[in-house]
Amino acid sequence: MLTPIVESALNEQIAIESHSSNTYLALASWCDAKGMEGAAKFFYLQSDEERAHMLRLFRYMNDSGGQAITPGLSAPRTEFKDILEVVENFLQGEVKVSDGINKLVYIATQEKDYTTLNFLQWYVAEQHEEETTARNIKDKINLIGLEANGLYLIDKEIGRLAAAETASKTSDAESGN
Ligand code: OFO
Repeated sequence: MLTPIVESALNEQIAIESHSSNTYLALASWCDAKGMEGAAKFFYLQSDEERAHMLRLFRYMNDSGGQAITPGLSAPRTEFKDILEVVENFLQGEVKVSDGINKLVYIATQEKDYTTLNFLQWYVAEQHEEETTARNIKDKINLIGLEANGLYLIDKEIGRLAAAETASKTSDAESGN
C-alpha cells in the first residue's frame, strides 16, 4: 500500500516523464525539419522510451492500490540555435528526470516503503545510462565541430546510437528481459 506522500511523489514523476516524452518529440521534429534523419530517429526513440517510463510508473501505482494521475501537457520548446543546443536540452532533461528519481528514492526511504524503493532501482540505473549517453553525444559534437561536413558526421553518429539502442531493445525483448 502506498502512503499519500509516496503516491503524490510518484504522480509528480509521472508528470516529469510525460513532459520529457513531449520535449524529445519536439527535438525529433526539429532534427527532422533540418534534414538530420539520424538525430531525429534517436529523439523519436527517446520520446517513446520516456512514455514507456511513464507507463511503468502508472502501472506500478495502480497495481499498488494507488491512482495514477494522467498529467496535462505543457508545450515544449521547439526552436534551437543548432544541434548542440538540442543535445544540451536533452542532457538538461535527463538531469531533471534524475533529480526527480533521487527525490523519490529519498521519500520512499523516509516512508520506509521498501517495495517502492526496490521498484525505483531500475530508474536509478536507467538515469545513469541516459545521462552518460547525453554527455557522450555532447562531447562528440564538440570534438567533431559544426563546421564543414561536421553536421553530416554528427547526424551519422547519433543515428548509429539510435540503431544500436533499437538492436539492444530487440535482443532484450527476444531474451525476455
Ligand atoms: Fe525516463 O528519463 Fe531518462 O531515460
